[in-house]
Amino acid sequence: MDIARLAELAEILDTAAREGRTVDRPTDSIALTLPDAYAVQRAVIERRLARGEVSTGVKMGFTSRAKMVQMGVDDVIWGLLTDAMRVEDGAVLDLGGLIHPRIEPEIAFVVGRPLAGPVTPAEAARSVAGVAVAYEVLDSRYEGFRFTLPDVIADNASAARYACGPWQPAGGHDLGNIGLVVEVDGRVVATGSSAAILGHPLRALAAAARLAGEAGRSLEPGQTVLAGAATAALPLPRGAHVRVVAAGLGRVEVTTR
Ligand code: 0L1
Ligand code: MG
Repeated sequence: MDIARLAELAEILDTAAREGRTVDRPTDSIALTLPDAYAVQRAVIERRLARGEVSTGVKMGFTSRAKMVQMGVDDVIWGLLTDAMRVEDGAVLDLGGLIHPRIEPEIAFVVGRPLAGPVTPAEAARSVAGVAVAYEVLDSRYEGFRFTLPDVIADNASAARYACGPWQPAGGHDLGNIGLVVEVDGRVVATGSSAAILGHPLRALAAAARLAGEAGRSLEPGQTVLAGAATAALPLPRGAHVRVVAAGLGRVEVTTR
């Protein structure tokens, strides 16, 4: 794809996210390869960094078998996180600028040592400085969350907001089957297990390292990796208090307005 077209798509998607409105899917009018789509994603983030946002890590998407099957894909994707997307644990989140937000319960890692390239989950574990329960707020810039794989990659994997609960030392937890509960206004609305995240969230971290290596980058100390969701994404209404609890890891909360 030529540079001008790439920059144009990045501008369209970036502006859509800033203005909280939907746009046409790129693949409705052009063929977009996966490398093209990642180039658009990178250009969207470069625009945000040029405005002063700071890179904070990555989010993994399509980490559950159910979502891969639904999309007809057999690999995970990633999106890039910045400080403008980060929400403090317990904060009030204004949904005003978002289109059709959804929330999902996740496991997050903070990187302690640089990590890149093909690694096993056990090798990935050695680079982890901390682990936390987290939530991600998704907000596709496409009508009805309908897209092809290149569309959603270009749209930064629907990334919008995220928060992490208190970081815990990585070593003391068996992360393979942690129960997660989502409560809205004190009522349990979804339950899941960290096993839904590629069978084990450390596999998602290893996949993030692989994608970083393929992009000629590495995951750097202090960066957050959202490993993926333990349940389907849930509609996130205004005026709600959402609490995500992970057995043994604690909780993370948000109030929306
Ligand atoms: O975080 C995710 O798994 C979602 C990736 C993007 C697809 C979507 O918007 O549901
Ligand atoms: Mg997610």
